[in-house]
Amino acid sequence: MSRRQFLTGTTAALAATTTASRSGAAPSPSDSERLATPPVFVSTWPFGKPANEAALAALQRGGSGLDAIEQGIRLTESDPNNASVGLAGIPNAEGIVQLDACIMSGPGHRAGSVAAVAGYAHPISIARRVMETTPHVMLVGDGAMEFAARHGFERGPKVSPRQKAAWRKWRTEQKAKARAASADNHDTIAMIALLPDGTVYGGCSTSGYGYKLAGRVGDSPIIGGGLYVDNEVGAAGATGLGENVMRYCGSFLVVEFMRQGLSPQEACIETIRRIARLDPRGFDLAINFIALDKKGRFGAAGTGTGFEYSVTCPAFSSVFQSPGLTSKNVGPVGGNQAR
Ligand code: SD4
Repeated sequence: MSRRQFLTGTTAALAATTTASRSGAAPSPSDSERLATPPVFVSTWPFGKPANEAALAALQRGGSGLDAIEQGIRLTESDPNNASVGLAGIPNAEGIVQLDACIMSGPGHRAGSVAAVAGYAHPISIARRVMETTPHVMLVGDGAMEFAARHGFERGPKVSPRQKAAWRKWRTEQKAKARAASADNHDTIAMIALLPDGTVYGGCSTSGYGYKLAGRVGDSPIIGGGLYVDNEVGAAGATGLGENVMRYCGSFLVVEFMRQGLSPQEACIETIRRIARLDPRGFDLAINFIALDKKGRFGAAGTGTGFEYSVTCPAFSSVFQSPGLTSKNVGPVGGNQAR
């Protein structure tokens, strides 16, 4: 998959740069006008494509928007060969898989979330149950696991043989810092959806970064961090190094930029530029966003070489390459101060 490099210095120019799609069936308007007729599902990474398709199928069987998000994400959680979700969750430094997930409904602005859950395969379903049966938004650790046990949730293997072997290797090597920077120790599914009736939904699920400190919670279950849904505007989700997303309320910021009139892709780019301006690391952040607005416009952006994301609607189901932002292709950090 080729990754485009961006050579211009303005957001508008970035937003107008065409990205690649794997499917000839997908539309190819300019990035700021990428459009799908709802129902449309947008999710992170290529493994989001079968998840999107499962979500669409759930909807077409008569399920609700929340059913679709839950079923789609459960597909990824059930795959022991994905990068770091559900059954493929990567252990923490103690060799234990602790999963994070959240779900949001545009109607009612409802949210549910769980973090640091060990021994359960489907944290997305537990998060939904928190939203639907408690007065709370977020349960963590022991409380979340007791809640899951009380509600009879299916238990999953504590750690897959593949991930256990990788953890043993890591522990032997004791190269935590090098691992934290590598590309193969994480991948989260964030999925956002727009239905034909104009309602918006989203969910997110991950083990988070591999070999994290026990108890570490990333951006993925944090409402406004790894996911945000606003039924007036649209939705956004994140993947990448959660610490660099949650300190900036990243997904919330993407949605707010869309509220101000930016297209989904422009909003993702603008969010990364904002973070890079404030962050001592500049664009060296390892963060990526997806976004979808109420018109069915979708987009994404990431730091560095960008990332791949999946879009599915009845007309097409494709993997797209996002723009990638570096200090070279967006101009000096601080160039957005006027905004
Ligand atoms: C985290 N954001 O826990 C997650 C990890 C991730 O792609 O998205 N990886 O920081």
